[in-house]
Amino acid sequence: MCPKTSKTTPLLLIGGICFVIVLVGITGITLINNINLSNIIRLNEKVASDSVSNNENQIKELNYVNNHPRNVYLKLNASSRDDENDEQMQKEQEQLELPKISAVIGGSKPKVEDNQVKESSEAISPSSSTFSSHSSAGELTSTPSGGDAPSSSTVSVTAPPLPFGGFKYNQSSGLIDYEKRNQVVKMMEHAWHNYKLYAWGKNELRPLSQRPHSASIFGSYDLGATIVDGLDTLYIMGLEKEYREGRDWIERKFSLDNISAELSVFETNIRFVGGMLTLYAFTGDPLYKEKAQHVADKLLPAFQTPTGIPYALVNTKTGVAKNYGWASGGSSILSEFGTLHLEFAYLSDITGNPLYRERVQTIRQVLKEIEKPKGLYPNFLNPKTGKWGQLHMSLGALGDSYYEYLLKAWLQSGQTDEEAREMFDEAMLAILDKMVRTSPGGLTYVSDLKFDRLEHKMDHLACFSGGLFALGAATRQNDYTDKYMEVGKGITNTCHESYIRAPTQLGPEAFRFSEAVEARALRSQEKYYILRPETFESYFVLWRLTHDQKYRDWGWEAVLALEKHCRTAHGYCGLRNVYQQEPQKDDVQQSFFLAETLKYLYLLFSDDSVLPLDEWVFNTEAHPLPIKGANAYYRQAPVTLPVSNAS
Ligand code: DMJ
Repeated sequence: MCPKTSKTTPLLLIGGICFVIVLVGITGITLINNINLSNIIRLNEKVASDSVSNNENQIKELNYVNNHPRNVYLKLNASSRDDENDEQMQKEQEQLELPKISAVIGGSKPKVEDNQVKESSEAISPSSSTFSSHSSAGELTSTPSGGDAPSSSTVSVTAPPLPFGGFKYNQSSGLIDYEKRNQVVKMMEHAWHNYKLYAWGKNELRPLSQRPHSASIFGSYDLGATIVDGLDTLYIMGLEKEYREGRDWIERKFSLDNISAELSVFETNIRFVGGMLTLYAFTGDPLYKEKAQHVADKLLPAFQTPTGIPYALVNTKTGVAKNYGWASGGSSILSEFGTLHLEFAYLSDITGNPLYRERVQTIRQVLKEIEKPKGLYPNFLNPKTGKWGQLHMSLGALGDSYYEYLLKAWLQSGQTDEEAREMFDEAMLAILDKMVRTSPGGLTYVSDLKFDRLEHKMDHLACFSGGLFALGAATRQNDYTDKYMEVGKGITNTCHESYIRAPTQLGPEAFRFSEAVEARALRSQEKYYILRPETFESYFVLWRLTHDQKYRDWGWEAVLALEKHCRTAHGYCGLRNVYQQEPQKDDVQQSFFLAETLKYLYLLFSDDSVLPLDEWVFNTEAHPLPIKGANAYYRQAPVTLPVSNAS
């Protein structure tokens, strides 16, 4: 307060000073208020802009959600509770060839591995779950009613709602890492746009040369391998314009007629048949079913062998088939002829033609009945004699996806193909016993075995097996469950180690274990990285099954490394030596980079409801196929007899 005085002048002076002080005070407060206000306004603007970008994300997500096949399915379930929507539902079902869902029933609690997952899984309400195909508590019946159109089949289910072998993991929608996922989408756009610019319709792109890669496994024929392989990834990412370009190309250009290409039965199956089947499951567009069948029919001559074990190569014009000259005395290769089952079985179901399933069932029988040395499958089998070639065993090159398809055939069948699961468990137990080892430094690895000698070497290709063991654990509770999960996590950790022990933070093609080195390539021909997906595949599966943040962190490290070392102005290349600071690039953008690598990375940062593992099973090229009885997009057709049996 102002001091009192008796004299006028000083009084006036003091009054003036007081006035000035008050004025300054008021101005100051106003100023401070204004500053605060502008801060608040700015803050509000930021909140608003954040929420706009969140909204944008949400809108993008919603569009995605609405377009996503599974969510169309959920939408259909929701509308089935609303009589007014029945007509609309009917129309949508007809358009999509969806089976009608006649029952979704609640049920038992999941068994889970750790507390984190346990809590979240217990929060799942039966209504958010899909239905099971387990026959323990009920039967799944899929009965074509009327038998005229595929859309007329009815699925009726009396089973618990937790289909994933009793395991159900968190399906919360709060687990999307938008920023990281958007980065992966941008990578896909970059890869696709440059392929489109410089190699459209050809198989792959050479990013440095800015021209097609004509020495790819599909040669210089215009088969559009990158289009067919990458299209479902575009679909999943919601890149609609690019998806339409690809679909249009397939409709107008894709054909194996009138070309005389010698194609790999395995590669053509996993990429072309697999890709088309996924697109058919996603969309119900008959174009893809026709094309899948067209390609598979071109492969059929390769199965004309005394055992039914197909040859590796087939000429699309002449039908002449043969094996690779280098493959152990004219043998077929386990990972090749053993990786047809998912696609051929599903093709039979959507076409109603049992022939394709019969072909792979024959392969299964040969492998089931043949004597297996120490319970293991050698990589080579002679298709004429039915005898094993060299006794080399591997969960990497030449063996890998055979084991994958045993587990996945069981999953695809809605866990009814018990034979496949038994063969899987028998094989994996032998592998655990004879080929899985722990390094002196405590790293779990799966070694190749040559005759009776362990090589203490693991291929990058074998890194998928971290996810495979974990998936085996998560889908059946038995004596091996814990071991499978432990080994699955251990192998995934080792593959991560092989990445972070390289200056590029990208893993080599093969790595070794000895007293001197661990998880490191020694030979120059093992040091390259060709944009392979297997390690990220295991990060994705382990993330889905455990929600351990480290898998996402590891995936993000990989994204940064890919951006730093593999990205070029015109697409992505592999590296010739991951141990160099500035490695030379190989000038090839592999089609599986779009089909697998980017898809698994995208899914790693997505919510679990995107292609849930209890509804979809990924073929070895990461093309998701629907699980029978658990997924309305299975689109089963009524069975038709092949012409030869019809009369
Ligand atoms: C892919 O074509 C498939 O994943 C196959 O099973 C193995 N090799 C490549 C990717 O590395």
